[in-house]
Amino acid sequence: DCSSSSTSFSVGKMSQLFQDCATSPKAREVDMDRYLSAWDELIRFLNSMGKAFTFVSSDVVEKVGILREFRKSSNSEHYETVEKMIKFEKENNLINRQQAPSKTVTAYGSRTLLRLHRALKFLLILIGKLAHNEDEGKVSLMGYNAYHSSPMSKYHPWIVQKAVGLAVYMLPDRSTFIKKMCQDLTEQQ
Ligand code: 1PZ
Repeated sequence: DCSSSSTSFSVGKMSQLFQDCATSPKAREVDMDRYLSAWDELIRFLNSMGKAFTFVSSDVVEKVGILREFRKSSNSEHYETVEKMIKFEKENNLINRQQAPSKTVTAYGSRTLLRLHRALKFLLILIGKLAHNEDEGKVSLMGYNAYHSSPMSKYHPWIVQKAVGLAVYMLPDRSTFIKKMCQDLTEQQ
């Protein structure tokens, strides 16, 4: 029905949103609102993966929420693009702290975006593996290897790494995964 299709994941939409993040070739910056919209689309996909991935999607929802809060704050113009945010947080000495003195400091934009961006690298590696049918065609192995070769795994505590090691077994087989991901494209054929 219409209501569910309007909220279901679209790889075409996600891809377009990520492409649209690039501002004018002259400015060469990454537009924050568009970047977060692209992540909203990715959250839809994560939500369709089932309960085993709730620990992943809830973390992403939180991080996207943190960055959206900055866009709504009195500093919002400093968060229009990734480049402006980093400049602003650097100038205000909000990043590169040795340790976070308080909970709110851990919520600064640059560190939040860095975590989302490391995760995108994981997604890129995973899609490459799916496309080339690597790792003996086993999606669990693709997920596991993509995770461990992505820049995010080494920053995760042992317990998160273990949880990911279990979650990858809940991934569907390759053709189901690809169908799920490319639903909006295959429907047109
Ligand atoms: C659908 C395939 C999923 C396979 C498993 C991929 C697992 C990725 C790792 C998930 C970890 C989630 C638990 C939360 C971890 C957080 O501690 C960290 C660091 O944040 P901090 O604690 O410092 O605030 N969060 C992250 O590193 C962000 C993780 C985002 C993962 C998004 C994956 C999106 C990929 C979609 C795949 C289809």
